[in-house]
Amino acid sequence: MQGGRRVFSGIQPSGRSHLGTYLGALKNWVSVQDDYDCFFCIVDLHALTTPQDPKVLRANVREMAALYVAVGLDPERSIIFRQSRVSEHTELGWLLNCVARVGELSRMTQFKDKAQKGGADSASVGLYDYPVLQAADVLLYNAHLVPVGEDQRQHLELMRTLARRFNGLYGETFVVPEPMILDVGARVMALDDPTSKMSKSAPTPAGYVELLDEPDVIRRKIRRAKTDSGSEVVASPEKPAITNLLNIYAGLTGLSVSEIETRYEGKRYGDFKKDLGEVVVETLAPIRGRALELLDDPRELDDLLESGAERARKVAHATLRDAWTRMGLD
Ligand code: AQP
Repeated sequence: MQGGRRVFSGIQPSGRSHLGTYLGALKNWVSVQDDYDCFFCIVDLHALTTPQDPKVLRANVREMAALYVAVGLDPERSIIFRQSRVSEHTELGWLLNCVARVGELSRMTQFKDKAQKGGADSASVGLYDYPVLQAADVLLYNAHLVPVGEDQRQHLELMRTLARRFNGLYGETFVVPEPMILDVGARVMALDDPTSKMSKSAPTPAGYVELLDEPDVIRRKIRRAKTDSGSEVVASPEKPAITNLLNIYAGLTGLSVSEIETRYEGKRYGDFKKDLGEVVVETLAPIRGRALELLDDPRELDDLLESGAERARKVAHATLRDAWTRMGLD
């Protein structure tokens, strides 16, 4: 840790990570780890906002830790840890609950969408309230930058509001964080429905490529991805499916969408999808290989998370104490 500018981000171990998580979050995390002091969290408390099987959750946490390292995060340089192991997150979450307003949380579109799927009355209070815990996650580390996908923009705005309000009420305490949302890859859509976000809670696995999918499964999913009418490989609002596939290609190769369109002039969807399948496999196969190796030694992954939590706790505790003092709890 350099004592420099900080980054915080996290992923819920509520299922298996997918290409959307990779392009919207993980890939960008790797790109910032040389320039910032980074905190990368497995936000297991957020996962509890929807029902989880304890055994599966346990396995998902380890899998996520393996993936963090396998994509290129370095546990020496970056602090990799589990949210539930640093109790300061829930403690600051409570303080911020008393600063956040019901009207603000009621406007969160992710809550409305998820609650609608399962029935609003049976949605957990945690699901409603978790954007406040998320604000605590980031503010505890006084993070300057939060690399996330587009779907998190509204939650980021809320955490900025809470930081400003707290600072206004009690004096300068928290850094007001900035979102880092890149143009390419910020919103990867489902392969079988380009109007919905690629999501691990999607009704069928055909909609997403898991980071741990076997190469042939990846090729098949891309081959079967929905396409639009017509046959030209060009991005346009009338072609949401092919536009999504072009964005995935661009996000993984670093080429611009127009460069890819030029490359596929006169070719058909089938040719493009075949090549895209290979591009995805080229990126994900080495990640899968490394992750599986790491998963062979669960104890080492647990140790890595524990030592990350120890380092995180020191920073988190100092911020929490400061917040306590400012609120008169010292
Ligand atoms: N489709 C996506 N495109 C770009 N970025 C995405 N992210 C998720 N899906 C996409 C980004 O990945 C990070 C981790 O997300 P998360 O798992 O903590 O929560 P989520 O956004 O709710 O992800 P899912 O897959 O949609 O999970 P479920 O189905 O459980 O809700 C975030 O930075 C997110 O922006």
